[in-house]
Amino acid sequence: MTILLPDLPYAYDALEPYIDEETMHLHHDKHHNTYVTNVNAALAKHPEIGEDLEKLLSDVTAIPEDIRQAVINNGGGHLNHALFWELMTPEKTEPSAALLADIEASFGSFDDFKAAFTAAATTRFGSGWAWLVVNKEGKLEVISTANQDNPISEGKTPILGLDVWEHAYYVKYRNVRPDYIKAFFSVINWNKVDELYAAAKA
Ligand code: MN3
Repeated sequence: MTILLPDLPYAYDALEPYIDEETMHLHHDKHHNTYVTNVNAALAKHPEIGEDLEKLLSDVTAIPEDIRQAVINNGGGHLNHALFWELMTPEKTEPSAALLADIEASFGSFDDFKAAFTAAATTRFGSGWAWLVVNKEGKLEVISTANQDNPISEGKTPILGLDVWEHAYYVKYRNVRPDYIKAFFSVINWNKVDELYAAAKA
């Protein structure tokens, strides 16, 4: 078994004009593919630890030291991107009533959540991700992580994530990360977020 690059769940141009086709090709075919290649190369050095990346990244201290950072970077890179593609859709979706009620209870209103998520994505210095997670207490929380670090390494379950590496937006949005973040809200797959939320709460 090796870890494989998943196909996009829609056409490369499906998220236009919010996320452009050229970016989707580069991001999926080149960047994501490189994480897959590199995590397979790292894991091949220690077949005894298996390939369950969620399990490995939930306790990084258990990963052999000589491949630990490679698995955090490239295993995280693979998991993050595999999730990211599924968190977007050209279809119009909305959060379920249950999720919306919990977002309002946690953040005040949907707009307050959006502002918190946007702030996390905007202020993440350098490369990283903004997330909506379910924390250990079962509560919703907005966080950001550096590089390809996945929230599961902090004991948090991601249910929405936005890649704010420059490679995710520079072709279309150049240096204007806030416009990319705004565009992302037009393509969020709330059905997938609902599904992840229900699983995280179960
Ligand atoms: Mn990326």
